[in-house]
Amino acid sequence: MSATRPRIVVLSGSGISAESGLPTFRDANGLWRDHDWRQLASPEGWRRHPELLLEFYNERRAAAAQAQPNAAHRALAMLEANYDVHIVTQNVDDLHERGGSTQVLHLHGELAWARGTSPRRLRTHLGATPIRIGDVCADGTQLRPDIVWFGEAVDQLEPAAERVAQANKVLVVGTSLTVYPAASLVDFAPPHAERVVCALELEREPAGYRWLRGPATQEIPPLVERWLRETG
Ligand code: BV8
Repeated sequence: MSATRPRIVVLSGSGISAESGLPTFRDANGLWRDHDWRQLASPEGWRRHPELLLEFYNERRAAAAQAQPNAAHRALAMLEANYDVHIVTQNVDDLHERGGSTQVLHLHGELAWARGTSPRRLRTHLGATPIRIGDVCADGTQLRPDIVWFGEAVDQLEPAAERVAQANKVLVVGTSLTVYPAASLVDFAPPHAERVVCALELEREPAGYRWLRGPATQEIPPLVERWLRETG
């Protein structure tokens, strides 16, 4: 009965999947270090060279399908024994779900899904299947990754903010908090909520958050154990 259990909201980014072998964006070996995100994650890039974009996401989809959830993903799923846990992720991989979390909201879309390019945006499940030019959805329009690119609206922002605003604990893990409006979610935490951030580096330290400055697979399991002990 989630109505009586305390709520934990986890705001995650690519750093939680780093130890599963998936690259982050801004770290030394991050994706944006040797790709221009304006070309590879934007409607302009899609217009100018769709095949390049499809290849970029096909490679990432295949890598994500090969990757395994790590100890941090699995620890977060354990919290569901005593808490109403909502994962709000910027990640497009499905490692939270495969790690056992059951309430996952993807702010920026999912690699395993594609959608049509008409206003109907018909979705189709891909799994690890690549998208090619000429692949169309049910309404006959070209398939594209079901991903929110730069300059595109984050439709899930409002439900995400509502979850954070009703949290008893907010855990931010593996995000540099540089991309908006996702980064603004940290400020929706209620003043009485326990707030923790786990990252190696931060562009900005969110106010009122305790910083666990270490790898997620080392920092998250002990935090989860403590939170589970709190509820007996
Ligand atoms: C929108 C797609 C409007 C999927 C992504 C100027 C100033 C401010 C904002 C803007 C601006 N100009 C434009 C904007 C808005 C823009 C934006 O924020 N730009 C940035 C670059 C400044 N935002 C947008 O365009 C958004 N849309 O605003 O729309 C609108 C409204 C109505 C109608 C139409 C339009 C859309 C943004 C979504 C972009 N899509 N991803 C994909 O390809 O993956 S962004 C991508 O980067 C991720 O999804 C994520 O959100 C983002 C940040 O990445 P992180 O996950 O934080 O990764 P990063 O590498 O940065 O950091 C890793 C962290 O992990 C570090 O802290 C590191 O220390 C830590 N770490 C590493 N290893 C570990 C670890 N931690 C623990 N353990 C470890 N082992």
